[in-house]
Amino acid sequence: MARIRLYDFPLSGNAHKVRNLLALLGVDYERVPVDLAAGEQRTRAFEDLNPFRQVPVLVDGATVVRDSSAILVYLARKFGRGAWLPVDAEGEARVQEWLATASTAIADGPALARLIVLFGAEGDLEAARERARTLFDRLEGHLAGRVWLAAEHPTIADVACYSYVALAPDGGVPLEAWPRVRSWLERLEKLPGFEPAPLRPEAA
Ligand SMILES: N[C@@H](CCC(=O)N[C@@H](CS)C(=O)NCC(=O)O)C(=O)O
Repeated sequence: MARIRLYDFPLSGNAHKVRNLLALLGVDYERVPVDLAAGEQRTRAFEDLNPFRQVPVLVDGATVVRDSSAILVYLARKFGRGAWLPVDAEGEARVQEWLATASTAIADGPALARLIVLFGAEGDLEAARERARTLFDRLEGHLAGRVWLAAEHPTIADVACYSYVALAPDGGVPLEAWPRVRSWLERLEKLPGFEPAPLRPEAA
């Protein structure tokens, strides 16, 4: 069977979510670097894989999956033996709530602030930082009396939300004010196989 391929950019938090789950699941795969800085995501060959011109993209035989949350669902169902994505109606919905948060409030808050600071993306930095702080207040409240975001055990909800929360200091939002959020990040970091988030460009 052909090895799974992950189209990847080392500093992408969205790609990190997928690398992290692959590592936590112990799945062997090949990393295919896509040089976003050089515009490789806009080449015809890459557009054939993902018309939305973004990493990550996962290729498993004839199956091509784009979008980090969709890829996490695919990997959890295929390799997670039910552990990372519950199969009951409420259990799966609880996970989907946080996959949606990763694609909205986290993307528009801490992820955007990081994109502006590190990569010079366009956008309102102060508004992104404020959205990040509001999100962290809500996350802090949610984590009162909880160990993991969506279940009694770690799920892809935790993996999807981890990367850009952990990287928030890169965007100028230090996490000191949210101790439960920091403890939750530390719990994830202790899971066997956990892969650390990307380094800052100057450290890479
Ligand atoms: N919703 C997508 C967002 C993916 C995304 O924003 N990818 C960025 C890197 S983190 C990208 O490929 N940017 C290149 C570009 O937009 O030109 C996901 O979760 O995978």
